[in-house]
Amino acid sequence: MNKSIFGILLITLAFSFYSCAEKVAVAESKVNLPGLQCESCVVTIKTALKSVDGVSGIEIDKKTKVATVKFDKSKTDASKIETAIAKSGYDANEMKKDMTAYNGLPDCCKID
Ligand SMILES: [Cu+2]
Repeated sequence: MNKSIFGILLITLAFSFYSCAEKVAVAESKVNLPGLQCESCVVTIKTALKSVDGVSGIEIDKKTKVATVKFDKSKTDASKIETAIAKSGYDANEMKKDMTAYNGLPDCCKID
């Protein structure tokens, strides 16, 4: 391959990576929360998510028991988000709740 063409290709590639990264910096993750019972659960989970660096938006639907979390991909990821929820006492997708945190929840928030 001609060296100058190769150089142009490299630059084009670098630029397209750059613009891609700009667009997808904010990602969205859906988390199933089978243990979600009441408004108090919503508050507990929101508090846990707010402590995760990079989380920029949290919506929790009590009917569907799904949390929609917006986050900065360069700072956090879906598994860190699930871990934060699990540590607050709730199952998050496939991640099992922390039993110590769960036992400390108000009675109305316990499911078993
Ligand atoms: Cu509750």
